[in-house]
Amino acid sequence: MPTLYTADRCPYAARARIVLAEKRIAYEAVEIDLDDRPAWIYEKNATGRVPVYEEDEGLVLPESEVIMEYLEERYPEPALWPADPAERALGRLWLNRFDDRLGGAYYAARRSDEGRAELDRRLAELDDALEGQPYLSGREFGLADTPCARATGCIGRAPSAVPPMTLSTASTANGMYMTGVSRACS
Ligand SMILES: N[C@@H](CCC(=O)N[C@@H](CS)C(=O)NCC(=O)O)C(=O)O
Repeated sequence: MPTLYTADRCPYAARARIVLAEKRIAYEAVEIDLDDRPAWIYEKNATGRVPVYEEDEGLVLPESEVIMEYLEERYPEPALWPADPAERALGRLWLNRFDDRLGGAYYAARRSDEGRAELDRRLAELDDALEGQPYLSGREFGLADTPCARATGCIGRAPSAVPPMTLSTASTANGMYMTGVSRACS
């Protein structure tokens, strides 16, 4: 059985956990204390960061995007990238730029009420992106949606002091998307 070295509070590890769950892959989760990391984690990932995915046969992969892409190729069903190359490329851009487009504003808003206006502006941009399609890479929930899935708090444990992304000012398209994302990883 594969092992995922993970941390509940890590949004990158959450992306890998969502993909493992979507693909119904049984795995052992090993929680790493990020404030007191074991020395051996550096043997698996020179940066000492989580997530790290490991197979019994010896494959060891750090970096959430590398892990997700590997799982997508190794376990093609259900497909989490669309077949259309353009939709896939735009989805990859969402994954690559999530922190710039939404994640940074989301975490700033969690730290201070003053960040809420910027988050609302970014959520409006999410609305625009979802104008003609239900998910960020097209017609189905996919890898591009995994950061939003984490931000809504629908998987893993968000720090208890901090609520998940709230949608009080978000429009219908955004709300529908978030509902869909939550359903996809429930
Ligand atoms: N680019 C990495 C980022 C992973 C990352 O930043 N993990 C954080 C926890 S969320 C970590 O392990 N931080 C410990 C450190 O940087 O020393 C990925 O996508 O996997």
